[in-house]
Amino acid sequence: MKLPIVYSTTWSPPSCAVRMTAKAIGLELNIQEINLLKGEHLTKDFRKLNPQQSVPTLNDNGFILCDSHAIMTYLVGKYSKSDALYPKDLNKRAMVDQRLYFNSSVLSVRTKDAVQPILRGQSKIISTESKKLVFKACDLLNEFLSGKSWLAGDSYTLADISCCSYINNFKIAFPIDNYPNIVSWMEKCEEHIPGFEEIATSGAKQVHKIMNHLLKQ
Ligand SMILES: N[C@@H](CCC(=O)N[C@@H](CS)C(=O)NCC(=O)O)C(=O)O
Repeated sequence: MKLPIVYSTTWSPPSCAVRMTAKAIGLELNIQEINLLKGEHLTKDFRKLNPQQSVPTLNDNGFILCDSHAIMTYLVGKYSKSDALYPKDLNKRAMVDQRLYFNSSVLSVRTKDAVQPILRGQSKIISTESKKLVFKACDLLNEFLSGKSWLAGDSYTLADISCCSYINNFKIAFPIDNYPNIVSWMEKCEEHIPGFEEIATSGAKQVHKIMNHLLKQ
């Protein structure tokens, strides 16, 4: 059995989430860096692998899977000795799923819609409407965290790994100072989630640099 291959981009939040998940369960990955800005995901070969042409994409000994949320739950199910990150208990798992779907359908989509025009060099500003939608998602996240240390349950799970990746990468564009629950949760994520510094922080630094560069041009 070869190491699972993950096509990943250093500064991409869903790629960071998959890499932090692997780190948390002690799984070594074969990371294949894809430069999105150079369009390395737009080749015919990559399209054959993943018609959505997105990172992260997993190739686990011939089993191909795209979408970070699906990849993270798969990796834990297949490779983790413990179910702490994605509990087998139905109710606990349902809460993790709800937060993952929140990230998949609300938080990630809104941040992506807001920053993508800048990353693609199509705009130098984030529209007021896009900002409103991102901050509305932050309102919800802040409310989910009310009176809680983690998004689902008493310890960090895939829900935290998934959502913190987006908040961390895009807090330069969407400051979180007005969201006290998010601020203290992010501090906990930074302290407890394995690989946060090495994966998420360095990814965030890179995206900040890219955005600053594109905004100055
Ligand atoms: N829901 C997907 C989103 C993946 C996604 O949109 N990835 C971005 C990078 S952060 C991408 O590959 N973008 C390619 C493009 O925009 O052309 C996931 O969670 O994996």
